Amino acid sequence: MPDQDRIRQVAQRLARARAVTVLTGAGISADSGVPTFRGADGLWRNYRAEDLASPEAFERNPRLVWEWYNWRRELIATKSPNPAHYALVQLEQRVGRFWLITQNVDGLHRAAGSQNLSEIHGNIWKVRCTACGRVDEDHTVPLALLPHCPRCQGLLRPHIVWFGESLAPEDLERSHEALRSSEVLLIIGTSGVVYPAASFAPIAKAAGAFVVEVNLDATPHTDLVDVSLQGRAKDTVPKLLA
Ligand code: BV8
Ligand code: ZN
Repeated sequence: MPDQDRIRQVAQRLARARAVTVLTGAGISADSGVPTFRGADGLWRNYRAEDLASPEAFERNPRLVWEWYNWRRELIATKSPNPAHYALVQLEQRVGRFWLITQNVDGLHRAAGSQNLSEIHGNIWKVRCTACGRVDEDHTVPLALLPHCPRCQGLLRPHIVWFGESLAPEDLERSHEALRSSEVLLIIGTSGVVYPAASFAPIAKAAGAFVVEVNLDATPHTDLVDVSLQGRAKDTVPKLLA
């Protein structure tokens, strides 16, 4: 079936759905100029995200990890949501029960106006004290290379879920609740390799959802989904609301 017909098929499903869940990854922000993790531009000084986004890396060299996050904060501070982010805000306003699960830490969904949102890997604009646990929003760019807590002087870390760290229980519960009760799951711009987010598509499928993927390439989800739309998020997602 040509792409236009499949896009129309998905748009009709979304138009009559009473409950929709969306899962996004770095691909939705690529069109805003934010580098993805595993694409050609996915490296920073030849480090991979898995090398730097871990408690071990932070323990071993907090300065290097903060350099990476400061580089990303400076870059993301200049980026804006794109038509795909805004189309999801529109979808949220149209659908009775809507939940957006994002793996992205760039804050662009919030900036676009998404409300029913779980940032399951955290947010790059939040910092957490490693001593007293206090979490604050901090948009200072760049942060002091080793930032300290205004309350107890403890070392601050990004309030982000690193590899080997568990997601917040309430984020997991809310995500599973949405995945089990949605008529449609829309997966946009994720390579589907990072768990537990990579298990969300099978969970929704098993619960009877109609699952749609928007990506430039095939992913581990592609064989499982009902419709796979190949294209850029900023071009394809707005068409699903037409
Ligand atoms: C956990 C914060 C329990 C960092 C991130 C072996 C097997 C299975 C699992 C594991 C294993 N070994 C370890 C694990 C667990 C591990 C994991 O899954 N590892 C993977 C690498 C195998 N997971 C964890 O550790 C998680 N925690 O499991 O807790 C536990 C507890 C203790 C001990 C063990 C387990 C925590 C995972 C969270 C890690 N933190 N982010 C930061 O951002 O600074 S993950 C990181 O990857 C980002 O958050 C990112 O969002 C996420 C996923 O990447 P994507 O978003 O998919 O981005 P990617 O670049 O990969 O792909 C982009 C896609 O977009 C591509 O498909 C591309 O084609 C597409 N695209 C590009 N441009 C466009 C586009 N699509 C459309 N339009 C475009 N224009
Ligand atoms: Zn503190």
